[in-house]
Amino acid sequence: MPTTETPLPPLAEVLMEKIRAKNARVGVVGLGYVGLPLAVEFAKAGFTVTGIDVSVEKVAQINAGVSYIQDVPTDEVAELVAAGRLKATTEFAAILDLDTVNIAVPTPLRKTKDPDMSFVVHAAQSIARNLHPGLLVILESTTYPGTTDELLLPMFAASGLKVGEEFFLCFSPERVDPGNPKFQTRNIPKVVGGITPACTAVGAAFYGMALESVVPVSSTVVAEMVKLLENTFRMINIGLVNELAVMCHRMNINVWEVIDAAATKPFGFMPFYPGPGLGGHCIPIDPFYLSWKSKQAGIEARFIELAGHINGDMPHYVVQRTQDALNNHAKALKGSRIHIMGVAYKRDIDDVRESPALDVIHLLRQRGAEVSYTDPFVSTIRLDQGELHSVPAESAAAADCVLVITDHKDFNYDNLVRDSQLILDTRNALRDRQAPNLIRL
Ligand code: SAJ
Repeated sequence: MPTTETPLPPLAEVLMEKIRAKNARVGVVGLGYVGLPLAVEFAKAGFTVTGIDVSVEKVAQINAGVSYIQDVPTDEVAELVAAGRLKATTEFAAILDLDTVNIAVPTPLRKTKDPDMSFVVHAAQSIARNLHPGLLVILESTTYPGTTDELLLPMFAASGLKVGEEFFLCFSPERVDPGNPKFQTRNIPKVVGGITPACTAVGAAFYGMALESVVPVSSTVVAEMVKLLENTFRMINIGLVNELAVMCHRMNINVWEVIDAAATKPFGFMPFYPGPGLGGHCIPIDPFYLSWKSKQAGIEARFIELAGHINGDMPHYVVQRTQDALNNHAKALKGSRIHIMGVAYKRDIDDVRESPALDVIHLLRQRGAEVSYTDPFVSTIRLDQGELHSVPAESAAAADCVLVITDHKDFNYDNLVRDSQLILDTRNALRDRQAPNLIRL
C-alpha cells in the first residue's frame, strides 16, 4: 500500500487529481440493482456519469429520467439526467472518453454449478477494445478469487498498456442489499483491492469521493475472497439451523424458541432462522464460486457442499411435513388443495429468483396436489407446466392445508389462523399463536 512518501506513477497522479477535483468522467457498465445505485451516487456526489448497458430499454428509461430499481427514486434519476450529470448508452465506445469504469454485471451459475463468466467476459472485452492510458477499471461482480488477476488483467494487458502505471485495475465487492431501509450504497463500507498499490490508491480515492467509508485491502484476490466469505458465512449458518430444525422436530423441541433464547447471548452468537430453502441471486450462488475455485486448488469445500445439500433438501422436507400433516387428518396429499402464502424468495420483496416456493410448488404438483398462492408482490409465476397467478388470501379458507412460505409483513395472520383448516408455518410468521390447526417447521 503506498504511503504518503511513495510517489504515484505520473498517470496515477493525473487521475488522482481528476478524482479529487470531481472532474473524472465516471462510467458504470451494467445498470441493474448494483450499477444504477452506484451511478446515481457518483452523479449525486458531483461527477458526470455515463451508464453503459446492453439493454436498450434500460438505457431509454434512464435517459427519460425514469428509475426501474426499487431503491433508486425516479425523481433522483430525473433530476440528475436533467442536470446533465447522468446519461446512459449501449455504446462501449463511450469508454474512450471516460476516466473510470465500474463493471456490475451478473455472475450466475451454470446448471452444472460452475461459474458463468460470460457477462463479465463480454464487458471486459468491450472495455479492452476501448482501453486507453489513465483508465481505472473496477470489477464489482461477485466472483471467484483470481478473476481480476487471471481473467481480466491479461485481456487489458494485451493492449500493451502497463497495469499500475498506464491503466489501473481493482476489485471491489458489491454489498447492495435491495430494499434494506438502513444500509444503501452510500453508507455501506466499500472494500477495494488493486493489482498494484497504485491501483488500490486510486480505487480507494475514487470511492472515497462518493461513499462514506472505504476499506482498502492489499490485493484483488483478498477483495474477491471477502465477499465470498460474507455470503458463504450466511449460507452455511442457514444450513446449520435448517438441520437443527429437522433435529428439533424429531425430538419434539420448538426450534424457534431455542433460537430466540440463544439470540439473547450478547456476544459470540448471531441468529439465523430455518426456512423452506435458500432463495435469491446471492446466497445460493456465491459460495459455489468459492467451492469451484478451491476444487481447482485441490481442496474440497466440504462445508459449502454439505450446506448446499441441506438447504437444497428443505423444499422436500416441507412437502414431507405437509404430507404428514394431511395424513394426521386422514387426507392424502394427492388430490388435496394446498394454498401457499408468499412465493418471493424473502419477506417484502418481489423477487422470485431461486425462490424455494417454486420448488415446493413443483414437488406438490408432482405428488398430485392442487396448488394456489397469494403474494401481493408477485402477481404471476412461470412454472414448467405454465403460469400460476396470485389469488386473494381469502382463498386459503378453501384449502386442505395452507403453507406460509414467505412471511410478508402485510399478510393478515389472524384471519389466516381463524379461517384455515390446517397451516404449516415454515417461517414462524405466526409467532406465539397456538391453535390446533397450526404446525411449525
Ligand atoms: N434465509 C433463511 N434464514 C435466514 C436468513 C435467510 O432461510 O436466517 C433465506 C432467505 O429467506 C432467502 C435466502 O436465505 O431465501 C437469502 O436470504 P438473505 O437474507 O441472505 O438475503 P439476500 O439473498 O438478499 O442476501 C443479501 C446479500 N447481500 C449481498 O450479497 C450484497 C447478503 O450478503 C446480505 O447479508 C443479505 O442480503 C441481508 O442481510 O439482507
